[in-house]
Amino acid sequence: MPTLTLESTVYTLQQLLDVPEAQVALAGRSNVGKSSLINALAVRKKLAKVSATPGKTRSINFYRVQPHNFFLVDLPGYGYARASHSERRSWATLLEKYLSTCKNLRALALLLDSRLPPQKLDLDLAGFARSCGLPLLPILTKADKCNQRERAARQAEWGEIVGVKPVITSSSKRMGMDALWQRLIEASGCAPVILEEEPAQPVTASLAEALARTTAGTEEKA
Ligand SMILES: Nc1nc2c(ncn2[C@@H]2O[C@H](COP(=O)(O)OP(=O)(O)OP(=O)(O)O)[C@@H](O)[C@H]2O)c(=O)[nH]1
Ligand SMILES: [Mg+2]
Repeated sequence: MPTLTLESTVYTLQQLLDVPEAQVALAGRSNVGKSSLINALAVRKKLAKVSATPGKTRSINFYRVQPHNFFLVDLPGYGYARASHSERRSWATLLEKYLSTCKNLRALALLLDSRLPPQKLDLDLAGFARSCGLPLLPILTKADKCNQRERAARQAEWGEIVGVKPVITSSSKRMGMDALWQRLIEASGCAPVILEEEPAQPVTASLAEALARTTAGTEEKA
C-alpha cells in the first residue's frame, strides 16, 4: 500500500504551478468527502481535516505518494453556499487556471456523491477538464449510504457522461481503496516500470569462464 504524507499547503496559483512533480488533483463539491478519502487512502484518521460543516478545507494541500513520488492535491470544495460571491469567484478562477495551465497535472479525480443525480457544477467541471484535454477519474463517494442497485445505476450514469467508469468508494467502510489506488497511480503516470525477466545470466557465466581461462593461460606462460 502506498504511503501519503502532507508535504505542503499552498494558497496561490504560482505556488501550484511551481511544483515540479506529477500531480493528480481531487476536486468535488464541498462536503463530498475529499478529505475523508485522503484519510481512507492513507489509513490514517486525522491526516486531512474532516468536518460535518461544509467548507472545511480552505487551502490546497499537497500529499506526497511514496514510493511512486507524485502528489495527490486536496482542493477546497466548490459550491459552498456560505462562501461570499467574491470568494467563490476567486476560487473558480484559480481552479480554472490550475486545470488549464499546470503542466505537471496528470489527471483530475472528480469526486461525486453516490446519492445524488449528476449536479450542474460537477458536469461543468467535467466539461471544462475535457476541454483542457485533462484525463478524468470519476470517483463515487459515500457508497455506504446506497444499496448495490443504486450504486450500479449511478456508476453507469456517470460512465456514460464522462466516458470513464467511476470507482465506487466509501471512506467510512474503506470500500474500493485498492481499486482506487491502482487507478490513481495509473492516472499519475508514475506506475513502476516492470522489466521483463532476463534469461538466467549466461553473459556473466561465460565472462567468468573467459577470465579463468586467461588467468590460467597467463600462469602457464609465467
Ligand atoms: N457515510 C459516509 N460519510 C462520509 C464518507 N466520507 C465522508 N463522509 C462525511 O461527509 C462529511 C464531509 O467530509 P469531508 O471529507 O470533510 O468532505 P470534503 O469534501 O473534504 O469537504 P470540504 O473540505 O468542505 O470541501 C463528513 O461529515 C464526513 O464524515 C463516507 O464514505 N461515508
Ligand atoms: Mg476537505
